[in-house]
Amino acid sequence: MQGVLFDLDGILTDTAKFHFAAWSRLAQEKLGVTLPAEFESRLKGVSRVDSLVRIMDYAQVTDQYTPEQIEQMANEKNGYYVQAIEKLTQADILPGIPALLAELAARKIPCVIASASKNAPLILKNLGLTSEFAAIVDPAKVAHGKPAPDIFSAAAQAIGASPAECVGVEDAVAGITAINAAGAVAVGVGDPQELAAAEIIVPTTADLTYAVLEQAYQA
Ligand code: B16
Ligand code: MG
Repeated sequence: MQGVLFDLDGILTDTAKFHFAAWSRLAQEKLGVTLPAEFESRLKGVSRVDSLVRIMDYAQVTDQYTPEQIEQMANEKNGYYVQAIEKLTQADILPGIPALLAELAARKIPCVIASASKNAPLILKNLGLTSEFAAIVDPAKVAHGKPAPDIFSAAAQAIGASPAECVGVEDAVAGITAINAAGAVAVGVGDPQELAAAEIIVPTTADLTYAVLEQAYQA
């Protein structure tokens, strides 16, 4: 294993609840709809604008807004979201992650962020994790979001490895599909049925260890 390609939201910290709260506020205020709870997981790994398109489909208002209005609403949601993530600290790092990063650093295995989030640099800074990563792929610079392979291919390239030499870690179905499509080895965190396409699935981030990643890589 020459590198580990990390998803951020749902792997390093739990931001899904903040995304959902921000989208719920926007949907209520601008579209007049209440989002059902299952939207929290349906938006995992999905880019900002694609998330808004799904919400507008749900509200059945897709044809009523110009691209400029859609961009304006996406910006507004991001404002609500940034207010929440500005309060993140080291205490918000998910269990098992500091130990895993230490194990990988001790073995000199580089780690890269392959997140759909344009807020990844701010989140990493607030968690105090920026220096643990060799690179953060800019999602604005890849042609297609997850489930397309682009962001994981770019992450492997950022450390001079081929995807086949890397393990990708993800909590979202779209992310597992993207890792497999890139030709890297997928480790899923979450529901075994939902993430069945991963090589190995563990229930929580506390179960992520170097041994698990290596086991997936050797499988
Ligand atoms: P932003 P990941 C994804 O991050 C989130 O899971 C998804 O809910 C969010 O819409 C997307 O980032 C874009 O985030 O609005 O901050 O650019 O799971 O790929 O780390
Ligand atoms: Mg995620």
